[in-house]
Amino acid sequence: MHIDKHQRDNHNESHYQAHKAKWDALKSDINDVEGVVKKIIDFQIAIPSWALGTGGTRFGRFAGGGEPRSLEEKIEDIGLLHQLNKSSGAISLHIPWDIPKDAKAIKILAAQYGLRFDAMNSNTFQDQKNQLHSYKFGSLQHVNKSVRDQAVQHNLEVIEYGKQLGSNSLTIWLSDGSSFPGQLNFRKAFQNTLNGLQQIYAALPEDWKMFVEYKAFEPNFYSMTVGDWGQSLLYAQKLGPKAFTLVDLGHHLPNANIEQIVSLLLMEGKLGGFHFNDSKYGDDDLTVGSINPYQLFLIFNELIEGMDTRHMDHATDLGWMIDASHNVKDPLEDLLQSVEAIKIAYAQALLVNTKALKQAQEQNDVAQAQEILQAAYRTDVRALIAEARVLAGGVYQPLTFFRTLKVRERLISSRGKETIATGL
Ligand code: RM4
Ligand code: MN
Ligand code: MN
Repeated sequence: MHIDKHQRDNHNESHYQAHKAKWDALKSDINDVEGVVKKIIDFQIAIPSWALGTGGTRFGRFAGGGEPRSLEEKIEDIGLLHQLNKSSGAISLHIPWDIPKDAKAIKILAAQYGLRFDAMNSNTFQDQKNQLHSYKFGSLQHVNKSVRDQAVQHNLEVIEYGKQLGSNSLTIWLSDGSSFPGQLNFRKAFQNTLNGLQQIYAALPEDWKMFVEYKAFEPNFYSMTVGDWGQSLLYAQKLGPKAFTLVDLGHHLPNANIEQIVSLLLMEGKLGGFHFNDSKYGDDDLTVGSINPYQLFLIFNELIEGMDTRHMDHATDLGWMIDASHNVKDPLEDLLQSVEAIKIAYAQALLVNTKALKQAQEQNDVAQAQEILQAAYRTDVRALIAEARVLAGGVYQPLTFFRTLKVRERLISSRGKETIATGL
């Protein structure tokens, strides 16, 4: 869906005065305003192709209607988000949920919306129709070599699709593990998995990265073969310089200190990418920033500190992606909210007075350290995000405008009420 330029301009004109008052008040407090605005504009977050339909739980699924029926329609949906917020300029594909049958045409369509292809994702956690061997007892860890070979082969195919689309990374999340004590020899499972990953790693093009994503539990409930950042880091270290750990915010045990994990992975040069979402319990895949925005800010604070120390480019040196599944919200509204929350946390972290924080740390001034962090966190940066968004060609209020345009109603009338998008 392409947004009518006049409608966009009307929207922006009607919000201009109110915005200007807030922006004028905020900008005098920001050091190097232009530099900060530029960083906000440059920061793009990839949208997963599996988050555009309504997600379900194992108890049911309540579709909202107008879901994309094809990869082309998914690209159109992300293209719409990107026109609104100018921050969703990439798409991440899951294979075989979204196979680009005509890669050339898909690339052209994406380019029309200003979208590039982010990390490719393989799927060896579900059995597909006509698949020779089952992944019921794992994929790369499997005791049977034929199953392991099939899983390796699938990843090689995913790399091929990615090459055609101009992607340059592969994310591997394995559901491998065990649900009962005694089911698995942990060491053998690790070694089989490492061996498979090594074969996949060997097939990576020169300029590609491999992201090894960990998860504490689910679907296996006793052990996961890539269960935490320590295990992921072990694989990444053994694999070589193109392999990195990927942190999905929902993949930890409750109360894990994710900001510390991020800091140490960055220190080792082994943090590769991020899957944003929010959760109260486990892999809840809720809207980013909906439950624990302070944690998100603290994570960004470590990201920026760690990246700056290593002279990394915030926008391009790590893979930024949303990984969520929406049970009750309109998926597009949810994604708009998630992108906004990420940008807010990023902007707040950019405002941290790092010099003063370092000083407070050197002096063991604990109270002052908290003051400094919370001064940034409590800054209302929404006008900064809006300013950057409109400068980049987007709109002041993406969600409001999305509703004014009656996007969902229009999608339902063109695609139908009963459509079901591929994905979770
Ligand atoms: C997993 C994990 C992966 C995602 C799948 C769909 O829990 O987060 O990143 O590809 O879900
Ligand atoms: Mn994930
Ligand atoms: Mn997940």
